[in-house]
Amino acid sequence: MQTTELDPTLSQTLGNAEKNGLKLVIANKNYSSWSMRPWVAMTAFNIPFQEISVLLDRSDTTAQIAHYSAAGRVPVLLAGETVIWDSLAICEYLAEQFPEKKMWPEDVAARALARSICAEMHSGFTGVRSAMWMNIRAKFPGKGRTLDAQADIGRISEIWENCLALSGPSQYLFGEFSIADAYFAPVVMRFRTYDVVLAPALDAYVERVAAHPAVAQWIAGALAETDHIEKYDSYPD
Ligand SMILES: N[C@@H](CCC(=O)N[C@@H](CS)C(=O)NCC(=O)O)C(=O)O
Repeated sequence: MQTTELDPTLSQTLGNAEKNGLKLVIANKNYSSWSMRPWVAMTAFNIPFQEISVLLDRSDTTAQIAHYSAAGRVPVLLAGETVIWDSLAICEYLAEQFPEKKMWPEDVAARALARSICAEMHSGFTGVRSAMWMNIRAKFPGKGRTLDAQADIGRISEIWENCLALSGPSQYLFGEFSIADAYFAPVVMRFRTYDVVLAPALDAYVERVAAHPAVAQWIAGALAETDHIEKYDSYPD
């Protein structure tokens, strides 16, 4: 296990993190799309936490993750004695514990839509996930356009268009940044890595999410990492 130094802007919150006991176990920022979601959500909503990093694809990765969760996957949120695994369960737990943060949209219909698109992301889009893995440091323009990935890109574009049509062209998916944007942030990373051509309004959304301070901080962390997973660092012809 490696405990990562928190960014100075976050470290001021460490005292609070120790008090409320939240620890988020994540994997490599460059590659771990599932880790990115709750980390970005917690950072964006200024929820203090201590970050624990486990590196993927190492001989001891499975054993290290097993210290925290029998499910064998990260992210894992440790809240005192309570262990929450799986990115969506973590986001739901946080939204419930910090209602004042309004991590989901306030309007009931918008919240239902936000939950639906997060669930769709969580259980689907395997075309994009398998052919266009997340590698923030890499550039793979035009790669990974399998039929399934193209269908997923079309559906993701449709979701974003529908949400932005309701929230406004210069907004996040539900106006203010929400769990839904954190949930699609790894897709934003992939669209940048693989140079996916989008309508101008969706391109602008991609850049808006990438520039969000919490996302920018995750990207900076990914760029600063020195660990490499070779199989994800080049794209086979
Ligand atoms: N559905 C899970 C997926 C978690 C997942 O697949 N995590 C990967 C890292 S991105 C993992 O822990 N892999 C363990 C390994 O490669 O040994 C979630 O939403 O948290």
